[in-house]
Amino acid sequence: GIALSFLFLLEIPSETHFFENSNSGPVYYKGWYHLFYQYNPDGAIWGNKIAWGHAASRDLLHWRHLPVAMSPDQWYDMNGVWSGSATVLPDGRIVMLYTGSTNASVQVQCLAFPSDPSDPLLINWTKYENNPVMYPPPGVGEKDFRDPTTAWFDGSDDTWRLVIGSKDDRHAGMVMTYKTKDFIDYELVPGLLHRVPGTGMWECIDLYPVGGARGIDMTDAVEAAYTNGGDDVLHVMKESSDDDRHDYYALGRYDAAKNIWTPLDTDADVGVGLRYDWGKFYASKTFYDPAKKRRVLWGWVGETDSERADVAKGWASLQSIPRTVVLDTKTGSNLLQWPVQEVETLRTNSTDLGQVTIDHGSVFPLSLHRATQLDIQASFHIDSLDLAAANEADIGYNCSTSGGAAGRGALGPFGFLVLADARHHGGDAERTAVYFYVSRGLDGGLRTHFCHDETRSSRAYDIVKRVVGNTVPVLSGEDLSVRVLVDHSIVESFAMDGRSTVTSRVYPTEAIYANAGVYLFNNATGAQVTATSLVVHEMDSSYNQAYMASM
Ligand code: DQQ
Repeated sequence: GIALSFLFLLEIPSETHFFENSNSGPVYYKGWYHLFYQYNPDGAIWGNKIAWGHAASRDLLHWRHLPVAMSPDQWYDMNGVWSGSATVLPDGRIVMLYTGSTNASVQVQCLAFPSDPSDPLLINWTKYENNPVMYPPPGVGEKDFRDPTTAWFDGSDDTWRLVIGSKDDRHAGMVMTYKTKDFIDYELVPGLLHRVPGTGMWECIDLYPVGGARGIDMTDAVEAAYTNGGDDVLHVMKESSDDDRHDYYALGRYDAAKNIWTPLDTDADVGVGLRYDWGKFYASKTFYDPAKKRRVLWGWVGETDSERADVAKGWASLQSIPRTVVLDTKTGSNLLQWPVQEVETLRTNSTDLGQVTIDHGSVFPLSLHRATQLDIQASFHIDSLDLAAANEADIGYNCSTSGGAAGRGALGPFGFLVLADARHHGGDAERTAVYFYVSRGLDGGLRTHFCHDETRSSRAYDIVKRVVGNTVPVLSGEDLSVRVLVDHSIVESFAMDGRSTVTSRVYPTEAIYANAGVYLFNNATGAQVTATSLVVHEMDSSYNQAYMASM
């Protein structure tokens, strides 16, 4: 078995392998969701023989591992079958584009098709005989040209368009657009779709429309824009920054006729503003799910332990839980990410803890049956008198440079300790803190931070442990809400309905199985915090169907 483990995972390491999502071609086809991913058959580390691993699912939860879809076996992909994207044509056929790293390590784009379109599992793939179909254009580095997006149809000249990320010789990240009628011959559209100085190589570009609370297909959005101006639609541009290995997005407007994407807010441009996730989350991609008319986002969650540990355990990397992504119409300035509704079918025992008041400086254990696989939903309220008391001491608060869950301020930190040692409570007991911290901004207004403190998550020492997070928008009258998904070695949190998300890999050595617990804590010096609602669901494993006899 391979360790493509979704949330509520069973890890079944029987082979050594490494996987990087770099999300190749997620697509829905004949009732199955498909994920292709960067897979090293030779070991649990990165390598130069990267192939496309493949898994399929009917519900985005229970996955069936399938044979490797494509291996590096041609001169044009001899150094790796890298990231790519699927496009579903109007007649239902799938066109797959991917980056090949050639025998000379030049990045080229290649074409492939399902060998048997009647096979819903899409097991066998045929590479186009005249690959590659795109070479780096003049002026673009031969190692800076990768990760073609899903194509969309543009009716103004009846071409399919797609974009590819790169960087220029001044270290600006940039996006180029190509058009094609047949997916064989491509023409570079003049100009750049977008460029941001200082951001380096842009990997795994994504470009997609968002409106209100529903998903939108890119072809439909482009068509609507030509007919009615498309003013109700914004386009998200996302890039994975090779420089710092974070996924950045921005909301903007896509002008297909001019081949220009413009951010709504130039201060929050792509690569310098918002991130999808403030923890460990990279090389993500979305796809439009025609079955549920939603846009689904997921990302590669790598390891934060050592390569040596990965080799010893025989696998590396997880796939995040799939998230629906919509525009936050309340703020108008960010996305909302939320676990796909299917996740709720894994809920078993649910405990409604109602209202709990947590005094400042206190910790409160939740009595649960098992605390290794949980879906926690909570809202917190701070008394307005306490809010008014927040003082200037906290100006400039920042999750990463703060004292984490142990640092104390007037209005925080407070929240949960998960995967926390249920038997020992000393200062060095294992726990991962998921918390809010309210501070004052330079303008005197309140600012809410949402953070994970990983520094006490494990007693093991070969692990990168940080405090991560950022500010999250809170509108007046809103309580502070959070949903936390816990699964053995991963914690994925969604604050304020998904305005901000944080993912942590954690490696508890003692807070495991029956020794894992959950606590509410309030480490503020002054404020009393009330959990106005608190429901904890224990969750089933999303076992791998390849191991079920019935399959
Ligand atoms: N890694 C891939 C690239 C992508 C990057 C190679 C993302 O295609 O740009 O496996 O981590």
